[in-house]
Amino acid sequence: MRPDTHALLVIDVQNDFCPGGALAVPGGDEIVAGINALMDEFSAVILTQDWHPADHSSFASQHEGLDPYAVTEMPYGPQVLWPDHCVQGSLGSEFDAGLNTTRADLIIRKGFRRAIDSYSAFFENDQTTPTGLEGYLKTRGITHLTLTGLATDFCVNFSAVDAAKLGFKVEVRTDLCRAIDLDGSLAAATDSMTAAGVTLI
Ligand code: VGL
Ligand code: ZN
Repeated sequence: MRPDTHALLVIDVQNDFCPGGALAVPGGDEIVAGINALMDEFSAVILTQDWHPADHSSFASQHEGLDPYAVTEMPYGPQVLWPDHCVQGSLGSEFDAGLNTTRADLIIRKGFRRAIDSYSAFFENDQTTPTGLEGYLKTRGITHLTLTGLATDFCVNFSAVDAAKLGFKVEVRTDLCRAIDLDGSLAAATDSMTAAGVTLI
């Protein structure tokens, strides 16, 4: 058992990111059993849930003439356009049925504002709008985070880098993550996490 200052953060282990889902990450379901087992080592377990309105601006379907995986310019910077996924209340937005959600102390939902996507569990993609997770963790006295989940190169990466910037000691269990890997995004994510001082395991 790790000390009470250590938390396990499980990123977006949801149906739409698992095989058969709208934005399936290859092997996304392979990590579920290992994540459940890892929960036993932690007194604090936090899950994130990608949670978009049906007309979310990160969906290619909202941009005339643009296809999924194209990059567009948003007021806050470049944004990859995705297939519709994790629509609030849909089956695709639910956690993978094998994930142990009973152990979760907190489920933090993100990406619920139509105009801003949110990869990170800490800040939306404008890099300034907070989700509230920093305050929750710091008021609980948590200083160390272990990250697992989907997808390595998007939500796990942005969450890990933000956590390190906020002063948490961060490790990513890459064996309990899976990547989308668009145009070298996994290599870029690995570089940015390493540069931010995140430990990759
Ligand atoms: C994610 C793309 C869009 C993720 C979420 O969980 O990595 N990726 N929304
Ligand atoms: Zn999303």
